[in-house]
Amino acid sequence: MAQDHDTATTIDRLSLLRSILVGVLAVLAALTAGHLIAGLLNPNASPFYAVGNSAIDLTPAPLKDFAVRNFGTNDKLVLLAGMAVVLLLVAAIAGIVSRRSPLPGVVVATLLGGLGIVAVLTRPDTDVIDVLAPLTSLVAGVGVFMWLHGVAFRTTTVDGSGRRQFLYTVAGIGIAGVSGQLLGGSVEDSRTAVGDLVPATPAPPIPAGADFPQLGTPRFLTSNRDFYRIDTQLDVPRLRAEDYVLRIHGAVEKQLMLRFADIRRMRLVERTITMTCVSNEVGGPYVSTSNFIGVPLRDVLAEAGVKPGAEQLFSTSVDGWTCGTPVADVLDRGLLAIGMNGEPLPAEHGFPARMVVPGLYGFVSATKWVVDMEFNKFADKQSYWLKRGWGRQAPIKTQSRIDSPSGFATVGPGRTTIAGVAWAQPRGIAKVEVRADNGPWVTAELAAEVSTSTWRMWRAELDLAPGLHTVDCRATDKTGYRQTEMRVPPIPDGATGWHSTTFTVQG
Ligand SMILES: Nc1nc2c(c(=O)[nH]1)N[C@H]1C(S)=C(S)[C@@H](COP(=O)(O)O)O[C@H]1N2
Ligand SMILES: [Mo]
Repeated sequence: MAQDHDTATTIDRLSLLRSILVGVLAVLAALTAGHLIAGLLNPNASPFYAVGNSAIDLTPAPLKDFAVRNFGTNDKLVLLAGMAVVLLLVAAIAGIVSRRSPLPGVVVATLLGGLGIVAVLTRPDTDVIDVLAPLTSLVAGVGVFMWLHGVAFRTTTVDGSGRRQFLYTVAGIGIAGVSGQLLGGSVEDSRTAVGDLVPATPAPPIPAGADFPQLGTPRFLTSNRDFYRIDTQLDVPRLRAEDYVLRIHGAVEKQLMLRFADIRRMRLVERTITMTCVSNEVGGPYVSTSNFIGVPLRDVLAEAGVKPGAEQLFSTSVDGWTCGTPVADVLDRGLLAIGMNGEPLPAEHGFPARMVVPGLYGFVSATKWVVDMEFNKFADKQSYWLKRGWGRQAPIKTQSRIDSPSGFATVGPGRTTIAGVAWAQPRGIAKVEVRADNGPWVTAELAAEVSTSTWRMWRAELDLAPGLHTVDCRATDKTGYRQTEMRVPPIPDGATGWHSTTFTVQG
């Protein structure tokens, strides 16, 4: 009988390197196979993301606050990278403990697969059928592990066929992963199909002189790309306009189910609104302005008929995040937004539909991917961040920020221009003052006002001697309230305190 061309030499255990490679390749195969099936069924069922999103929801609030404070919008990247490192370590260890028999590795692969299954089954944005994705991961993980283990065992030297089989495995993993990503991309097609949004009532044009970008302030309208992003989602929930249904129920005369086409058919308005995140530190970046296109919530809710006793609009997103908004604010100036700056909402800002209520921090008003609106009393249901120690009522606090000079900059000799932004939605900004080195306050020049629902840029010129200086700013809103100097942290309902910047004037 012809001998196997692998020249089978009997060995009793794998080399360290090979055992690690077997473990790591099996885990990668498991993840990408699951990602591929999730691409077909429901991108939210991709096991890696499902586990990560569950981890975010289970994270204790102080740790979460720490992550947002220290990593900001990169907190997701940090978590993803951390998960990847841990997973690779587990995979390597699974390989190492399986140098003689594949059994320990099979047990580890099964446990990891089980974790994916539990995560997908308990996610709010998945159905039971989506369990096929992590199940595929489990089968692929165990199967590839046993198969590669066998290949590695049969070929003691990395000769032709063993190496080829490893290479095929790597190529297969790559193809599965990329296909999963491509298949899951259908939200972009859905956005393209929605096309440009033309409001019946466009927002008035932004007047010239509403911003001073040449002096270092942001542009008045933030581009969709630059708009700050804050949410609890690792990946972006992928909800297509064609599949979208918004349920309105609870304390209403009539329950409603609205499809995206129903909303689009209503009278669309465009409003320039500055959104702010409660997590923003004094001087921080979580504030942006957009032309939102949508339907006033008052109009959306007219047919449902909100009952007089309702206090809270308790909204839920497709990913299960929840938010409680006072009904009075919702009916006064809330918007069910479907567009930003002429385009359908970008996926990461809530496509196909989200809430926006000027004057309230995002965590109590701005539900993205909103699919459920229930009217009730505040005592009936607690929202996501309320359960984690943040406030129930969270109107935006009067704030101002110095954008230029930036901290520790060196500016040329002569008069120094200080420029920045201030906001107090929906009250509006009446005055901004600056002072250098605890000296007298100087009133800044305000840019043209666009509306009381937006930020307002300002600038001031100071005569400063060469050397190091510290400049503070403070705003007064149109109710006459002047920003307090008292520093409080963002939790529970927004930071206060004056922003300052320290810089050097050249001689
Ligand atoms: N579904 C969902 N909606 C959400 C959030 C979230 O975590 N999930 N975060 C809220 C918070 S805290 C803010 S500040 C705004 C930010 O909206 P943006 O990412 O479009 O800027 O969205 C709000 N809507
Ligand atoms: Mo926020």
